[in-house]
Amino acid sequence: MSWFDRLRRGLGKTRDVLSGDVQDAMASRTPDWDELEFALIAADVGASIAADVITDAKAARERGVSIMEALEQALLDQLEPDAMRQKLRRVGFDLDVQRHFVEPAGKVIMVVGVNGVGKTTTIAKLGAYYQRHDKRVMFAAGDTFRAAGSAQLEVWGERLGIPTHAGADGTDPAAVAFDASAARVARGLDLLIVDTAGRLHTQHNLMEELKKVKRVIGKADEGEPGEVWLVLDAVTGQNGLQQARKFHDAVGLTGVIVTKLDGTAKGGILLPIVRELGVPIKFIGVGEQQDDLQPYDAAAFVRALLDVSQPDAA
Ligand SMILES: Nc1nc2c(ncn2[C@@H]2O[C@H](COP(=O)(O)OP(=O)(O)O)[C@@H](O)[C@H]2O)c(=O)[nH]1
Ligand SMILES: [Mg+2]
Repeated sequence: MSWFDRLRRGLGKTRDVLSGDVQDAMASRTPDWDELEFALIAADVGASIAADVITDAKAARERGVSIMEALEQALLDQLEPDAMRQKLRRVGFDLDVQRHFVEPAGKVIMVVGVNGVGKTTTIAKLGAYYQRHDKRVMFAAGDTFRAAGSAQLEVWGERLGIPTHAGADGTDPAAVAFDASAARVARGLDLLIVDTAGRLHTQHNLMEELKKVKRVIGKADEGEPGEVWLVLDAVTGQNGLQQARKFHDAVGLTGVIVTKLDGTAKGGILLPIVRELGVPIKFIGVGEQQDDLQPYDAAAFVRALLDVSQPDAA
């Protein structure tokens, strides 16, 4: 299955919410814009963004653009506000080969997010991804507050042949991150991906703990972490955005990974993430398989979402 087919399949639930109204709109010369707006809101795009999308699409339609293209462009403007990049991306758009590579800034990616969003499994997929792109990767199992939190990543590390630095359960996660960072420098590896706790015992403050983890990484390895990525579960929709702001305030996010898009009709959540958080989306998760973690491509995302002409592949 091509990556685009995986993406399409993963967005099936959200597309179902939109497809009836999109199809109706395409079938008529004058679409029912209100219905389309409601459909966008149902897909968790958010009321004010949905209104803007419809306003833009209407304006494009009045200039004579086809309904499909007007909608596509209006959504893309929200998902990738940088017009130049959009243009470049759209040239040579290829449904079989995903050319876009996510080059991390620096050598350490710190991954944060609440329990259960998919941090550890996403880290395993990221490890495999960067390995495939010839990077020598290392893991730090920093979720030491949860029983077996670090064992889970160690198992992945073993399977992938990625060295994993772990402390015993209950070890100070900052100590694990510090030692792992120093070890990466000593071994001269290309990339360290650091897992972190998503919840602490009540007497601890998660955000303070994460700030400390970030600080000590910088002590062991100057200028790092170059990336701090938040993993966000699409199923939580707009509620996830509140979390995202707290993490952003605490540790300064440089990227977002949205998981479990396959499990929800709320795929429209990507629009408010881009507009309200102002942090780029790096990867999206559209299933549990290795290849279901994909570099985020706004143009492909929009096409997969609106692609109502093709029946869903089994
Ligand atoms: N359907 C689906 N499940 C996912 C995706 N990403 C992660 N998961 C699942 O989410 C569950 C929790 O993942 P885990 O990595 O342990 O979360 P953590 O607590 O944040 O470390 C696991 O069962 C994963 O397989 C995704 O994109 N789609
Ligand atoms: Mg975990």
